[in-house]
Amino acid sequence: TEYTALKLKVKEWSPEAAKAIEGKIPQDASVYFVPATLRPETMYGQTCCFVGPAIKYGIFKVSDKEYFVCTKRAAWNMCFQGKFFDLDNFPKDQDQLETIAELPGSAFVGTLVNAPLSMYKEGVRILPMDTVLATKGTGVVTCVPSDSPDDYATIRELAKKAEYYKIQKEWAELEIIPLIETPNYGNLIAKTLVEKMKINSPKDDKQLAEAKDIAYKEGFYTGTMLVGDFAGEKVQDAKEKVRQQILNSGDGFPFADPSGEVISRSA
Ligand code: ZZB
Repeated sequence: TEYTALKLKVKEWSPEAAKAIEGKIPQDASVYFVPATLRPETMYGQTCCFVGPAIKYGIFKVSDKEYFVCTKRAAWNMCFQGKFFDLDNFPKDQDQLETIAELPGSAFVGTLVNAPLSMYKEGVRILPMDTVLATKGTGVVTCVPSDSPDDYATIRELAKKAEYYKIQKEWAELEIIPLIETPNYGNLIAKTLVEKMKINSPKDDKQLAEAKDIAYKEGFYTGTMLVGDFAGEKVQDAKEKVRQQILNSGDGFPFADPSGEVISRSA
């Protein structure tokens, strides 16, 4: 699968992560969470970024100035795609990857990151999502609740049980911005589908898979952009243009996940 990996720069660490990395990252270096997405045209609507609370993440050194937070298997994949190291230092196995810390996703919850293209310029929070797969993409998932039913179901759950999830309620309650108009499901397709299909929880995986399939198809084949530089254009045309902007600006890079879990999809 060919993803776009987006670079979400850390602005302020959660207390637990701050403690774990203290003194280990040079002052002038940046750390990025790197979610992998198939929907670059929806990046305007990012309202948070998810990690699996029980998944183990590394903070990997990419260069003197850049560090990435992702799973080790994703960092290892990136090595083969030229994202890490010069050839002299090429690691021989996964354990040779230079890691400054390994932490469960739960340690990062509350971290404030800058999400490129998002309308929320002041940044968005790292939040927990129990259904993140460690074996897919980078293990980091950016949240677009307007167009992803999984994301909509998860933030609704987080807002409902903020205390249980140890988050501030308002982190999960950012206004959901319409990005794409579809003739059959309006401009908040994820919300429409979750309500219509009576999806009650992020654990309703069968229905969510179906909703995702519909959202992909409708968004891609019938959608029109409402926001961004390509507002008014068909999603089919805008998708690649937004992707190129992200790649050209350096806010993201192509990321292939040959060994990742493949879930059939039509768009
Ligand atoms: C932002 C986004 C916006 C996404 C959207 C989807 C949608 P797929 O479709 O199953 O092949 N994702 C990526 N990595 C993981 C992971 N490790 N665990 C769980 N979910 C993950 O997977 C691709 C999509 O699944 C990615 O694209 C990512 O969410 C999520 F409006 O990024 B997406 C209708 C879907 N809409």
